[in-house]
Amino acid sequence: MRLNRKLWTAVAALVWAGPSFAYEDTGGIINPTTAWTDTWNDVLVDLFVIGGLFAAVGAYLLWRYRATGPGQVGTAPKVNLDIALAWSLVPAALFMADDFFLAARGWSLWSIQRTVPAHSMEVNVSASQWYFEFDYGNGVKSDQLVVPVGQPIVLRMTATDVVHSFGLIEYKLKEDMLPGRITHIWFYPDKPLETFVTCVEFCGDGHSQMNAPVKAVLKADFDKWMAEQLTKKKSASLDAPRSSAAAPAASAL
Ligand SMILES: [Cu+2]
Repeated sequence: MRLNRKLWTAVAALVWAGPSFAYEDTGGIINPTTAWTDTWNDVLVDLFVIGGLFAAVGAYLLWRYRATGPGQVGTAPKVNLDIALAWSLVPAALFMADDFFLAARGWSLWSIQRTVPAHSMEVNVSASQWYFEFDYGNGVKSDQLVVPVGQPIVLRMTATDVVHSFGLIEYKLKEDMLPGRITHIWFYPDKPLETFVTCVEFCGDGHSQMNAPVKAVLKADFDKWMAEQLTKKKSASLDAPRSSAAAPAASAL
């Protein structure tokens, strides 16, 4: 009866502490990049603090109970079953609690990365040997990814030839790009930033040069950039020779 009460108290404490395991939510958005960094920091704490603690205790016990003379035979302490079980299960439970916590954080992060917010801006990305192309769905295609700050962005991705992979390290993103299949990943640019995406799946001779600029800019700057792209596209199609509809495709970039 007494044990039951303690057990239920422990369960109630865990349920109470549960929400503190969740990731930070800013304005209805859990930023997958921040969530990734939080999880990575938890892993580092686990590796260095707990790993260090266990190593230190282990080293102390090795030194404290070392042999003090040749031929010395130790005497094992006599313990009853309850004590033996307690010494085995309690430290194991304490150690495993951290692993379960990290596993729960990992599953939660995966679920965040897979759940695209409803009002996301969509950009179609295609990978070819050896370049990326970003299609905004309004006729604008670009060789760089420009996105507005404060807006979740979902990338729908595919490849035209071989397997590539989209590695946007600054936002902790990586997703394969496969011929004949559409994959997706989303991210939340919360401040202006200039970085680049690189292919992270070996895809032939030009793999190491396969990259593209990625720019998160203020909304006003994005609108200006998009207006310029639309104007360029319009003048390119006006300049095009009437006999060939396919010719201006390359200059539209
Ligand atoms: Cu590639």
